Amino acid sequence: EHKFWDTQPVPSVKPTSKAKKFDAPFIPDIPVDKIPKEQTPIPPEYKWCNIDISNPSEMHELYNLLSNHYVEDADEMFRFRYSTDFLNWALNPPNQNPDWHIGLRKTDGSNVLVAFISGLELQLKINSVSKRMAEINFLCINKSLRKLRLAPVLIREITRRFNLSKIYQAIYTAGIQIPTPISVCRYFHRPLNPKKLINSGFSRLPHDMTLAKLVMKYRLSPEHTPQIRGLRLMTEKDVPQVRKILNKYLNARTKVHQVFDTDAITKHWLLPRKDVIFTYVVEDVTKPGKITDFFSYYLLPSTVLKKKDPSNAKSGKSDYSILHSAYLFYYGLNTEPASGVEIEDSSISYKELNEKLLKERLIALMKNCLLIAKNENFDVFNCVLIQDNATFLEDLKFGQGDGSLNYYFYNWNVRPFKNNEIGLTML
Ligand code: EN5
Repeated sequence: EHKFWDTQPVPSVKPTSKAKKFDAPFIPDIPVDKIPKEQTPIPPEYKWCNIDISNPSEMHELYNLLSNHYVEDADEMFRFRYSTDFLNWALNPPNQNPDWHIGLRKTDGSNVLVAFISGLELQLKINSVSKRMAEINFLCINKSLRKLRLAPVLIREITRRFNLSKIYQAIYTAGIQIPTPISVCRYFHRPLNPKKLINSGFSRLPHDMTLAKLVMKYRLSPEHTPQIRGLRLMTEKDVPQVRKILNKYLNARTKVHQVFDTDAITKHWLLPRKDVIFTYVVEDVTKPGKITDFFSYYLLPSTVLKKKDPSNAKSGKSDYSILHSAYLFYYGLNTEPASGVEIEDSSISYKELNEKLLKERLIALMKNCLLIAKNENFDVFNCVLIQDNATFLEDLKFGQGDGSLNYYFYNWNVRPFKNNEIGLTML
């Protein structure tokens, strides 16, 4: 039963008799004079507010709301703990509108922030359509106010505000299933600090293994993974080249992806920021200044809510109350047809050869990525099964997690997508 979603322009669970057109909206654009001028009605105990991201104390309130009430795994053992620096980055790309950082506060005089929802505007390419859409994220309601059905109110209000800017479609993700995902993508995890993962309950020691054996299994040392020559942190000078590689890669390999339409947007999302976003490029050693590949990941810590065994909680001097997790963000490599490569085995086509080369190069890149994340003291490296991630998961010893990320469109009818056709990474 989906009392709210059944009223919304999304695919319904029960198949409808009327055949809908694909790659088109469910409902037509709403003329400005038909959009409510007033904010969506809410119970008198609450009032609407905007969260001013340039105000550190409001950002701290948001940090507290999310740290105490946002997404957890199915067993309530871990909860996302986005930092204020991270939120400043995630909520503030070029062309961001302050009306799209929406909060609910108590009217009892305490003024406490009890709920939040955010959106940003992006150019999205879906199959052959390129459209400006909203990306909705960080919908969060204080745990004590669940069941009051405030989420539909927040969703209606942000929809209204985007409609006022002539944006009628949105993309969003959730760990839960609602009507109706365009793709369901599993999470994968690559342990970097297996001991801490086991002691915090993030992973389990297989029955046929000792901790020492497990540590050996996941060991990453430079001798085993020779550094790619020319690998270095991305700098501002690299922005135009990274943008080109990324757009080309996403366009060639995926069917749902952001179009990085300006250098400013590319710079915002990919230029390294301390303890937030980490981006590395490969500079061609024979052609100084020329970038051939890049990869990036972000830091999203999780609070450890309950430990498997309290006696493990303070083993040694390490802090086991927060998990330092890296999440794979964007990567790109040249997808140009390999030139000057001899095909020894004439039974394989150029297409297959290129797939093979791409796979080998991506594995090498991601190996180096894991090594860097390990050196930067991350506990685990995570990714969602999208893009070309399937090509390296097994070789690099990722294991499937118990969670998945579901992708959704609001007011846009599409056929479901395969995992590797998804090219949008959400924070
Ligand atoms: C915002 N737009 O479930 C929406 N995480 O697998 C965000 N599991 O970390 C929605 N339960 O499997 C986010 N360890 C949806 C995700 C919500 C969070 C979530 C899962 C993803 C997760 C961990 C911990 C499970 C703890 C018990 C997990 C196993 C790792 C193991 C490593 C060794 C090889 C096998 C797998």
